[in-house]
Amino acid sequence: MGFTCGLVGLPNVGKSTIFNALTQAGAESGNYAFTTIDPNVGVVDVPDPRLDTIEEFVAAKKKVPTSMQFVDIAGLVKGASKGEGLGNQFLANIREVDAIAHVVRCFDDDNIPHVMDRIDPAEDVDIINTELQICDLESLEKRQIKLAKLARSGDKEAKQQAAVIDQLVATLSEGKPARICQFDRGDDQIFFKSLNLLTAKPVLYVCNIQDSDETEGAHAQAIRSLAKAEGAETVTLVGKLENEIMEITDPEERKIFLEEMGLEETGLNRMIHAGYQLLGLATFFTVGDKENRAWTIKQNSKAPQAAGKIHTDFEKGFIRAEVFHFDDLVEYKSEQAVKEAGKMRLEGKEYVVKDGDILHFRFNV
Ligand SMILES: Nc1nc2c(ncn2[C@@H]2O[C@H](COP(=O)(O)OP(=O)(O)OP(=O)(O)O)[C@@H](O)[C@H]2O)c(=O)[nH]1
Ligand SMILES: [Mg+2]
Repeated sequence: MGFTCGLVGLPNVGKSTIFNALTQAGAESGNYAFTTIDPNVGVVDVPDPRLDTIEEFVAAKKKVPTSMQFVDIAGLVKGASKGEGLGNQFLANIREVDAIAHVVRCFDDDNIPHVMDRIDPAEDVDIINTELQICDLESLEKRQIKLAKLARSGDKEAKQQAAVIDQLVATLSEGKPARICQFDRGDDQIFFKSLNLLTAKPVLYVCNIQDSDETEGAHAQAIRSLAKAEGAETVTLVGKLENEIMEITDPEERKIFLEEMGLEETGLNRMIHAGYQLLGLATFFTVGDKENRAWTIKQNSKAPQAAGKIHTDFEKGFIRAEVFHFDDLVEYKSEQAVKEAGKMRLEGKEYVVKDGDILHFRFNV
């Protein structure tokens, strides 16, 4: 399945609460630090109103949304990179994910203890980011020593890689994340990726705020501006409320509840969409007969790769794809009309699939 977003943050900030709202998995959440030890993994449907629209124009027995994975990881504390609070184990859990949703406590509640006994979201973020940086620095410094030896003996590749490491070490030593480093050479980019650094993973800040009226309260604002400086996105939500919303199983009732709260979309949906973007994903659709279905690919994937999502045989035996866009369907209101308007194209192996494309594959088995 692959695309995984990890919930990361200090203990007791609401990670499991948000995870439960996302997945209805009923993971343990408690009013004390380190409630979570082993990561909780859950698959989450990606809400996509386009599937409802498609249903109006193309009949099918059912509709199937696409999904992504969230992992609820144990809280990190200061000193995690030195093993504090099982830090090494938890950092290893973070290494497994493709992107990080950094959950920050922006709510005041005297009943919920904070591990540092104060509410200071920007400082909280700094503690976590520092631990990730130290962890990366330590692994890079080990590599640096080995590579320096090889480079001195004249190994060209080692020399090049040592230069990459040096740049990363310099950046991290300034307290900055590895993800801001740019490398021009393809080989350097591949090497950088292979290091799988924690601070190279894309980050989204999730502010767990007091209540929905406080969208831009001072705490959330502090995080928003810090995120902006890093080029990262911020989502604000009320973890506790999101859970209550998700407990309403009837979609109509839920809608009424949201309207009463003055909310257009749940914070959770905004978070899922932001996570999906963060992972660099795009959605294409297959329609008709059995199901109207959304599928996930990496942005800029080509048609055969998209076909491979449905079945490996589709990729191996790929001949062509019939392609039109969701917007064409909305404009012409039926597949037949799209065809008659000349908007249905035949594309080959090199076609780069766009978000919102509707595809029919032709293949040989
Ligand atoms: N007031 C308030 N309390 C919340 C909110 N979200 C979570 N909590 C409470 O905060 C406590 C900790 O929540 P968890 O979801 O277990 O926190 P966690 O980050 O998973 O904690 P660890 O697993 O220990 O790292 C629980 O008592 C929650 O009910 C919120 O939005 N507002
Ligand atoms: Mg937890």
